[in-house]
Amino acid sequence: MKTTQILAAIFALFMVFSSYAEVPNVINPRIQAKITPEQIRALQKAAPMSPAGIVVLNFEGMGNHDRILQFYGGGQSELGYTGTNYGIYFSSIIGALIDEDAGGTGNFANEPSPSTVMNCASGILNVPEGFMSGISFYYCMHWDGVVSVYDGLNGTGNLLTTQPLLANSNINCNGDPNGTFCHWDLVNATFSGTAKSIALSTTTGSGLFDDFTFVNITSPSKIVISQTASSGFVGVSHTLTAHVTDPDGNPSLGKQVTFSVGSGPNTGVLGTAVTDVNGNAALTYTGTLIGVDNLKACFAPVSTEFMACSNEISYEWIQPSIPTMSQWGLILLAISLLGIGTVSVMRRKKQESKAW
Ligand SMILES: [Ca+2]
Ligand SMILES: [Ca+2]
Ligand SMILES: [Ca+2]
Repeated sequence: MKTTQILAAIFALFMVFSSYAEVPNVINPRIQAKITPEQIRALQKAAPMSPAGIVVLNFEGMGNHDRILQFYGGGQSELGYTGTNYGIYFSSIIGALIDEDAGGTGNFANEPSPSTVMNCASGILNVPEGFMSGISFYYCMHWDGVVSVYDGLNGTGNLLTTQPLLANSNINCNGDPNGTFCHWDLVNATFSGTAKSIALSTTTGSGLFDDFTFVNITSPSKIVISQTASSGFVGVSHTLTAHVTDPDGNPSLGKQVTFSVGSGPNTGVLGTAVTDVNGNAALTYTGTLIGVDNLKACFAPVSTEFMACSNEISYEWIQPSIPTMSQWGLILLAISLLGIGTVSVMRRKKQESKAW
């Protein structure tokens, strides 16, 4: 190979590597997350509350590189964090990311609400019970993207509105102190009718989003599970009650509730029951093994794909008490004393009758 060809090859390789080096990533691959669960909960606590009548998702309170999942839908994020239940379900490729300056690995700065944002290449937010009027959010992207709102779940049905999201990630800005993705723009998308899903996508890479705001969202239907005792003997039945309310907070009639044990000796689905006029559904079951069952109840407000689940309660199955060896000793002693006492009384009576 000629020297010129070698130089050309080296130059080509250099161009390839330098182009890779120029591509900013929303995650800083050179650092490790060091934020603790306590610090994450502190971020959640410090975040401002949503104004009355408006729902603002600030994404604080989730882990670094955590899937959001049902954090805002009465469930948990992938790493087990919980937020307020707004009845919003995130597709599994949408995550939460914490700023590297706050102990996460996020390569961003100047986020509207410190220090956690939402990130995804493409993803869907589903709101099965619907939202109206409009949404707004801040975004930060290195490549162009688009947001679309539909009246069906999972980006189906009629397109109610769509807006381009133009690349903006580093327009006239600096880190805080670190973060390449440092410029945020506000998007307002208004529409008529009732929407059920929002689709977000970028042409390349991941986009960042924060302070996702719903101005008119339906309150989610809710389910609460309860019991009258938290422990009982194996072999004796135990009754669970689920109470279901509609978006207005009134009892929901005729909803099928599934009771299940997430972990414990009776892990699995226990059965189903339908709510009565008071919104209550009851299920009775009997444990045969000792241990603690962690129980919850779920139902489908709109679609079985998006189940609303209750709080979790636990019930301990215990063995009926059997006297221990020392207790058996006391019992035998008592029987012996009773026997001796009886014999001595009888003897005395015999002697008295003789003396008489
Ligand atoms: Ca930063
Ligand atoms: Ca920051
Ligand atoms: Ca935030």
